[in-house]
Amino acid sequence: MELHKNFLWGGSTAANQYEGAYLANGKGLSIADVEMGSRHGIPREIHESVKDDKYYPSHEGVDFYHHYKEDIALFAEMGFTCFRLSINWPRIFPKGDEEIPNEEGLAFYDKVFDELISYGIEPIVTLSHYETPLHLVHTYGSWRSRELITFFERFCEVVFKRYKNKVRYWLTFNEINETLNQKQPYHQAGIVFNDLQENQIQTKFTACHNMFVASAKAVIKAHEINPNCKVGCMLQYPTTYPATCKPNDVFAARVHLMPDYYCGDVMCYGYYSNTCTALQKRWGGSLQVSEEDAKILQDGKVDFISFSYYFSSIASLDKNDNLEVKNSNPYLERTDWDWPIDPMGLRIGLNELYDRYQLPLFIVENGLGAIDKIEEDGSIRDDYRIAYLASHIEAMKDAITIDDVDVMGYACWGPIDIVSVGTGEMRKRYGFIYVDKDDEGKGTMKRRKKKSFTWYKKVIRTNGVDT
Ligand code: BGP
Repeated sequence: MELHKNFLWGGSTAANQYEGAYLANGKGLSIADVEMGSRHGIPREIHESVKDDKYYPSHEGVDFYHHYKEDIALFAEMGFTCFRLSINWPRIFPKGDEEIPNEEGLAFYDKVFDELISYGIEPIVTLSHYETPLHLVHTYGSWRSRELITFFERFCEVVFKRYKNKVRYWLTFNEINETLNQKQPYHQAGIVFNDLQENQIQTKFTACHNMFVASAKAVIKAHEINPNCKVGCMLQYPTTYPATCKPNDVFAARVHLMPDYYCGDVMCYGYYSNTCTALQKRWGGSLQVSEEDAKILQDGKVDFISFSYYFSSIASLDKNDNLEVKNSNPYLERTDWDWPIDPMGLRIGLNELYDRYQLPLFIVENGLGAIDKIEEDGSIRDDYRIAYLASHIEAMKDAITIDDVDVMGYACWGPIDIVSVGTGEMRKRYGFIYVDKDDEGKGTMKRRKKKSFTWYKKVIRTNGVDT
């Protein structure tokens, strides 16, 4: 059995890690623009002011803003049929709460989408990938506030109308479930916890609810403006195994997935399921959903599920019912960043998500972050990256052809080297295309094809047959 002929192949990026030009042509600051990199031993964290540019990786990214033609030509050469990017929200609404959008920001994405379309590449557009306008963070407390729903709705309406003839696939919030999982969910929800008195659990549930309503309103609006478009949610899927066959550990694996299903359930079923209320109880939070919101959630269910998958985890419960999650699965090799390499985990994740939701799935992130070496002859022989991707593509094919899971496409993370979100470094590279820039921000930004470039081209040409 083969993959269907319209299967989408490509790669994924995010504006804050790729575009650079952080203040160009009227763009405002996003929360990512005040997030320092972790180089020089300084932990990656949010600072209130932008003092020293070189510590802020999003300011320059790898300058897609000025290299988009060259980069898209390289993606086209590999045969991409889709390319995922995010619209940098403060490029369109510099502060986030103004009424009139920034025309120059809109014009930039017109050029990018036109370029993609000229090669027959379908843009897959994330509406919010860690780029909440900083002004909304400072003035409203970000997604703690319902007011953000209105601002996000306005942003969505503007871009849906503007690009309705160019973009068919939209994703609402990148890895929305990480709002619940992260200690400081500033990437996902623009929230930094400074006040020790704040009930963080309650804030996370409230922020998620506001984002769910915003996501549902975006789905409704997008369908109204273009009935042919498809809007998906975006989850990080952490396939989880019990650490042992002890029944408590088996239950622990389920418990670990609860925050992920919490978000998936609301956006796919359109209501708070028993898993959601069970998690609220488990964490000691609560939520009152108004009739009006309940209707919006029901009317704004997503059309498909996009997700990221990098590695699996193992879970156990201790005597006091506390969850312990580790990445020390003895059966798996690890990456340079200690992430377990587990292609079967992808097949399992695809099965679990499809069984639960019966919606088409789109793998929009998967890949190997590694340190690449340039050989004397200038080549980069990234066989480790090819091995990682080939094994995951094979696992995906098994899920499709053997397990009958409906998968729309595969867009691996960072088809060109971009800044790492976790560390702010350049040396954690995912790309088929190398970019000459180091952790100090030095380099020519010159693009260079790696060995994996030719390999991925062959995979796409054969629609995944030849990996
Ligand atoms: C995901 C994010 C991406 C991306 C990826 C890899 O969580 O959606 O933005 O960066 O992780 O992570 P890292 O860059 O830390 O290797």
